[in-house]
Amino acid sequence: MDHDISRRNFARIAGLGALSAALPAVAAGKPEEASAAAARARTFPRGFLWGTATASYQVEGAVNEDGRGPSIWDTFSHTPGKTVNGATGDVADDHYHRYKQDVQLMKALGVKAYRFSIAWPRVFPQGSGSPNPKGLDFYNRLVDELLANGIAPFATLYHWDLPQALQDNGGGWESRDTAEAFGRYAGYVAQHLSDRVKHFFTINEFGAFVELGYRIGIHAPGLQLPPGRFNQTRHHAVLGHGLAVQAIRANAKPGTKVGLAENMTICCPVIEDDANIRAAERATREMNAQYMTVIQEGRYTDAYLARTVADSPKFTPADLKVISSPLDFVGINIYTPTWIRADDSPLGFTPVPNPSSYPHMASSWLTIGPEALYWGPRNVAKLWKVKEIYITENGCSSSDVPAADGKVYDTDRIMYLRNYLTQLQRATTDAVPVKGYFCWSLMDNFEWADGYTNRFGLHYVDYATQTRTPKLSASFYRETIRRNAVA
Ligand code: PNW
Repeated sequence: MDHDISRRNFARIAGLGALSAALPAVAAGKPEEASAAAARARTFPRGFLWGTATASYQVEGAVNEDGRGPSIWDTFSHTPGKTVNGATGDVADDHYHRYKQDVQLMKALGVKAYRFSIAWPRVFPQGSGSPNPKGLDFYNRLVDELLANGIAPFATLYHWDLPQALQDNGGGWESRDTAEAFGRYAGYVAQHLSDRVKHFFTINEFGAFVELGYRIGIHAPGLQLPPGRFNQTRHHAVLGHGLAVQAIRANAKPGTKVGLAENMTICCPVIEDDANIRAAERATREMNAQYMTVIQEGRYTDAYLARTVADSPKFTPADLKVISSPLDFVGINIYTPTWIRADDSPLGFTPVPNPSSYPHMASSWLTIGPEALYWGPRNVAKLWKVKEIYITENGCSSSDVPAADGKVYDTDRIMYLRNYLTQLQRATTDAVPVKGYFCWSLMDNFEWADGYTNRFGLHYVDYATQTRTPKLSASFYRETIRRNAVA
C-alpha cells in the first residue's frame, strides 16, 4: 500500500501522466487494465465544454449586405500590398448565407459550444448613433439555429472589425470616444441577445489588434503610432473592455456571464523546478502588464510605468476601477509558449529566445509548446484566483494539400492538438479550473494579413466552390469529444 502511494506520488511529481497511471498494471502483466487506466488518465472532467471558434470578418463575407457599414478591415484589405495576394474578406467563407450548413458541421463534430463574433458595423454601421436592426437579425438567426441544434452560443463583441467611421473620427482606439461607443454597442447587443446568449466576451486579443494595428502596422488600421500615443491606445482598449462589462451587466438578463478572450504571453518555465516555476509566475504578471494584469488588478505594475516613463498612459483612478470590473470568467487564446528562466535581475526572470531550429507550424510565428496549455491556465488561476477559465482559441496552421482522393490528411495538426490537449488534461487533473476548450477554427478562413494562405480549419474550404470537407483532424477532434478524453 505504502509502496503504491509513493509510486503514484512519484509519477505525479515526475509528470508522467497517462503512462505512469498504467505502469502498475503493465508490471503485473495485465495490458487491458493498463490501457483502461491510461484512458482514464486522459479523461477530462464531466461536463467539460468542447467547442470551436470563428470570427465575423474571417468567415462571414456579405460585407455590403443588409446595411452593414464598412470596417477598418475592409479598408485595410482593399489597400494594395497589405494582405497576401490582395486577399479581402468580401466573400470569405460566405458564412452569412451558409450558416445553417456550418451549424451542421458543428453538430457532426459533436461540439457543445460555438464561439463566434458579432460585427459591430452590422449592428451600428457608423459605430454609434442609430442601430441597424437588420444587422442584429443575422445574429438572431444564427443563435436560434445553434440552440435548435443543441449548441451553446458564446459571443465575442469585438474581433477587430471596427466601424471605419470611428477610425475616421478621432483615430479609432486612440480615442476615448471609441471606448465609450464600444460600451454602448455592447449594452445594446446584450439587451437583445442575452435571453439566449449566456456568455459574452468583450474583446478578442488586445495583444494582437492593438500591437499589430497601432504599433507595428501590419493589421488594420495599419498605424505606427509613437510610444506615448500608442500606450494611450492600449489604455483605451482596456477601458473599452471595462465599459462593456458594465454595460452588459446593466442591460443583460440575470445570469448572463461576461469575460474576455486574451492572447496573453504564456510564460512557461524552461525546466519545471521551483525557481523557474516562480519566475514564470512573475513573468506572467509583468509581460501582460498592459492588458490582463491591469484588468485583473486595477493597476499598472510599477515596472510597466517605470518602463514607459514619459510615455506612460494618462489615466484616472476612476478609469482603473472601470477597467478592473469583476469578471465571471477568463478566456485565454493559446498558441505558443514563451520560455522563461529564473535569473537575478531585478524582476527575477528572463525570456529565453527560441533557437533558429525551434519547430513551428505553417505560420512562422506559431512555435510549438504543448506545455502552454498547462502553464497558461495554471498561472492565471494562481495569480488572480480565477475560478472559471476557457481556452477560447487553440489550433494551428498546416499546409493542408488535398490528397488524390480529395481528403486532407493533416497528421501534423493532429500531432499538435493531441500534445496540447494532453497538457490541458494534465491541468484539469491538477485542479486548474478550466471549463472548456474552443478549437480554432471550425473551418479555413481569412487569416488577416496572411489572406487565405494559412489554413487553421478542422474543415478544408475550397474557396472556388465554397465546399467544406472535414480534414483528418476533424475525425480526431470528434473522437476526442465523444470520449471526453484525448484520442
Ligand atoms: C488569433 N501572432 O490571431 C486570432 O484571434 C484569430 O483571429 C486568428 O485567426 C488566429 O489567432 C490564428 O492566427 C493571432 O502573430 C494572430 O502571434 C497573430 C498572432 C497571434 C494570434
